[in-house]
Amino acid sequence: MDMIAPLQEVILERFYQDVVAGLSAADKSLPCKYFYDQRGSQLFDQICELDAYYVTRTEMNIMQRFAHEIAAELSHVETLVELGSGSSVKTRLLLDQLGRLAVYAPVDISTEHLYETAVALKRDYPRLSVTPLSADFTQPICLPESFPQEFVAAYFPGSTIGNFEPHQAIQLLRAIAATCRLGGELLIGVDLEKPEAVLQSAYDDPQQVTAEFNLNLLHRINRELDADFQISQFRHVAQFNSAASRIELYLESLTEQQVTIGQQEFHFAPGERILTEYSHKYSIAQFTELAAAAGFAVEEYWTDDREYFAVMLLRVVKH
Ligand code: AVI
Repeated sequence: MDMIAPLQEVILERFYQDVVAGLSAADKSLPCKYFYDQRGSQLFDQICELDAYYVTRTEMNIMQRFAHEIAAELSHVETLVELGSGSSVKTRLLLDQLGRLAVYAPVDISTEHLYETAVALKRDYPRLSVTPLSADFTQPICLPESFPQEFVAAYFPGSTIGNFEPHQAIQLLRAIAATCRLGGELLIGVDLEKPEAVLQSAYDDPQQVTAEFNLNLLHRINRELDADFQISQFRHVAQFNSAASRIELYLESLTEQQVTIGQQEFHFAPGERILTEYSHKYSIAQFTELAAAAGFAVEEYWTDDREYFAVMLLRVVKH
């Protein structure tokens, strides 16, 4: 308990600093990593079930359809590091198929979900050493010496890579390459370019779950940072930026208003927006180039019939 209280204070202080910095800029923004409080995570789970949100279903179908091929490519892997703690069917599909796997290490900064996941997986895979690592996976991870280090692979599903701007995505991939080492592999979910109307309805769904997910960030700031956002005075906007090939999420002020967060005041003009998320959509060629900039070569990739999503297998070829 003694350790946890100060840690939570540090996390809260960081959240406050990030929010103040984001809202003080000429173009207001908030980091999308703060979407995922308890309610935000529940809403994200609901998004994944929506008919309009093709992402999760499509990736799952690819993993199911090509599980044998993927496992054959990774059959030598002894240590599997998952970025973000995956308790999902996708992870289990891999664990079921990788015959030489000795260690499965889910990595997440939020420890709560991480340990819940580990307990469930330990129960279901008694022969596997399930070792959760509480760490920031945007930095290289120092794997414990007890892990077999020769055949390390990372798994980064969900197309979360798309939520980073390309220059940040390269940095993140470099960190993953450092974790896997030369010759190591990365299996990664990548959301592909597709008709704008499909994207528009995936990120502005008719049930308004994504709107609630986006607006929940303001609820979180009110609750955790002693702020007074009038949530009904903001609306969710999802906009496709074709030049940058990305969906952009915003919270738009419906009126002229003043918001207080702790000791700080922020002014919003009518129609002024807060950028809350980018979700980049790549072509295979573009992602191959991005990966190459981080030292990875594409070994193989699998897609669905509509080519909406790709599961790509990359190898670290240079540091
Ligand atoms: C987590 N990430 C891959 C989601 C995406 O599609 O970019 C987050 C999300 N935002 C709105 N809907 C889903």
